[in-house]
Amino acid sequence: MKEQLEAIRQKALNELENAASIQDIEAVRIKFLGKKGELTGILKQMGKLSAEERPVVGQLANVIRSEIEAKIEEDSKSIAQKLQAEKLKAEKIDVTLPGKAKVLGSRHPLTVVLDDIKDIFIGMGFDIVDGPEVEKDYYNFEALNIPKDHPARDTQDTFYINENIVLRTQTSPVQVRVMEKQQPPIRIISPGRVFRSDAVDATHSPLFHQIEGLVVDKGVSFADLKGTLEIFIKQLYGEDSVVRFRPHHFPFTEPSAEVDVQCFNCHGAGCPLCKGEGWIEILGCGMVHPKVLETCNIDPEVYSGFAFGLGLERIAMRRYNINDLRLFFENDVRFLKQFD
Ligand code: 2NM
Repeated sequence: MKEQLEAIRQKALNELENAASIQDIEAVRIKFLGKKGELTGILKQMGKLSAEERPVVGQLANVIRSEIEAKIEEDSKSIAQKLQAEKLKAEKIDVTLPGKAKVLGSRHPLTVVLDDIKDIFIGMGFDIVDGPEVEKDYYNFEALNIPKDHPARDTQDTFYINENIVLRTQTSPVQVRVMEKQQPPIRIISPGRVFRSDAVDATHSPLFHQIEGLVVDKGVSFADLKGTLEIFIKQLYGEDSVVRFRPHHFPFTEPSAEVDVQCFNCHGAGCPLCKGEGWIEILGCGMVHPKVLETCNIDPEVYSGFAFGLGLERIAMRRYNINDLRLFFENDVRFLKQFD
């Protein structure tokens, strides 16, 4: 048995000598020291030995086991060290290399103007509300007192999904939805995308952006409309802006008006910016038609309100001297990075 043990020692140490990886070493450990290993096999046969031989062989077996274990330990360590060294070499990082600069984007010019306008109305206590872009004919037209034969309803001007569903042509349906749900006081603006069946050119796009506003409460008058919109325009264009109200017609307001600001370029003399007019049209507005209030279950005998609407693209085009609407939607980075 002693000879067998000696042979195992030689074989095991030999095989460890040739082991090139952690896996090789583990295979040797299992082969000799494992539950079914060769050394374990010998120990299981110890019962056959005489009482004198047993301790001698047992001790030798333990010495050999310790020796193999020590060699395994030693080889594992050196292989692990070798692997670590290789890894460190392969993954070496040169911390002195220049860093990669993060390229920060910028806000879209329409977003810049929208954020400014939102800030002004938030400052006056308005809430910002949005709603569906695919809208019922009822909310887009019917509830707004836009009659069946009104040109805006023509399929030439409006995108119809079916007979009752359209792409909203204005954001007023959002306000109808608010009035339907909520009794006054109401003070909201509703910015968003609107859609009209127009061919694309420098001044037309089937998609553009609107901001509409609505105030409904007891005792709201045309004076409140004038005061609020004048404050808005002065905050947007400067305290010295000159504002003018012109009579107009909208089906959903009565009376209605359009609001101009005196050209900030020529101060009314007439120039290319205002196309010789001396005035620049900013928005449309009016006192909410009693029929519209009634349709939304707001009693026009108790409450009154004013509303207004403006186009975002036109404001941004004038502010940044942009001459082609298409630039807003092409998303050419050379254009976009010029703003804010
Ligand atoms: C405009 C001009 C005038 C308007 C009316 C309403 C509502 F829902 F209250 F009836 N919302 N927006 C309105 C009034 C919009 O855009 C040029």
